[in-house]
Amino acid sequence: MAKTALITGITGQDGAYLAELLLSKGYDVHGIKRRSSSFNTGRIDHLQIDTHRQGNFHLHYGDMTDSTAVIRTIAEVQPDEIYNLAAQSHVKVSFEMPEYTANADAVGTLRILEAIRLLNLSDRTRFYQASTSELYGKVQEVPQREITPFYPRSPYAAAKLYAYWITVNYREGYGMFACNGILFNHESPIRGETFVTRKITRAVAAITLGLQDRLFLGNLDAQRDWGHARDYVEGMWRILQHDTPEDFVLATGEMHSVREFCELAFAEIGTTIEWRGEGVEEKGYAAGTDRCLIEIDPVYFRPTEVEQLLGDPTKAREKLNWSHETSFPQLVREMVAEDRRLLETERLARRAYGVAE
Ligand code: NDP
Ligand code: GDR
Repeated sequence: MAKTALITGITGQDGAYLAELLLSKGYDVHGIKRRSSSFNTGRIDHLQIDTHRQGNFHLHYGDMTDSTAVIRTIAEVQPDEIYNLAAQSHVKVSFEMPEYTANADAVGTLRILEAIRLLNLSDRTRFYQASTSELYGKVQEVPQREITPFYPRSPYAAAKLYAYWITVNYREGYGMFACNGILFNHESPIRGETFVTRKITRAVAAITLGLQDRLFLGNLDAQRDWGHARDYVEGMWRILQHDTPEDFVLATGEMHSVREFCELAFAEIGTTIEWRGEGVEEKGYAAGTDRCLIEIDPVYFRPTEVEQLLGDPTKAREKLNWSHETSFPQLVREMVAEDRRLLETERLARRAYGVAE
């Protein structure tokens, strides 16, 4: 019989890739989506259309801050696997909404674990928690692995720290198959537009089409271990198929700066970036010209920054046979190409409807 999965955060980047993966494996897929005054299912609409006839893709309204909705959905769905991907996932925003972030990201995780316990599903339902490299924050060891001590540096990371430990606690206390995937940054053409990678690739596409003249960024020196979301959802699934419930780091083992990401993205449109100036006055120019393309705006600085993250995915490779497939240059290329295609299509549509650009 087909397995049943419940995905919270199904309308997000990872939710969309994971739903696609599980449907391809024959799962009956259920997702929790939030009520919104505008459409918020853009990333999964194709799945709703594709699965219309088979009836194996279902959406339920709910919110991580609403216990009754969480319990009711789990009771109805009786899932074999729950992937808890829902979160206020923006680190900078978490400084402005710390209480909401804690409610959705920390207590929200507890709500699901308690629902599994109260509904007597502990022996049946496997639970995946979307933990994060942000837990390492001010890093205590390079590269970071499963046993590296945590040092969260934002309300988001502090909330995710609670979620991490409550997951471990329910595994040890109640024998649940509950696991943390400690995932390093992963991106894609459907990455949220306010995360730095997508912000850059959208700007590159807009600049090349003459729709934007420059890009404003924060800390150019931050370094991250960036992979492709498609590879990472495969890792999530493998974590729940493993014989024993364990926590795993998923990462590429390679680190690049925001500055390097910019250089590679602009290279995709044939532009070499030349950096001039120092500190917040530093700017990126099209090489050999006075055309400024990148400027720093301190509004994007964070009260406490995570300067560097680099993961060690050895455990996942050895125990799950998982490793990333998409290289860093491939990731940047795919994102720039897709943003160019999207903006070009949008521009053609605007022209067709007679809307001014
Ligand atoms: P997104 O921000 O793209 O998606 C977040 C999802 O959570 C969206 O579906 C969003 O709904 C939903 N959501 C937010 N708040 C609530 C709430 N209160 N109740 C119900 N749903 C809610 O994140 P990603 O897909 O990138 O990440 C998935 C998970 O993995 C997150 O938990 C994130 O913190 C974590 N993570 C992500 C990493 C990454 O690099 N992408 C790395 C490590 C961990 P809506 O569409 O309506 O906004
Ligand atoms: P991060 O991702 O905080 O690592 O969290 P983000 O892309 O927001 O920032 C990465 C680094 O880039 C620097 N930066 C900027 N960031 C944004 N968003 N906008 C800018 O203009 C900008 N300029 C420089 C940041 O300061 C930071 O150092 C992501 C999220 O997906 C989390 O949910 C997840 O847990 C972690 O990755 C792993």
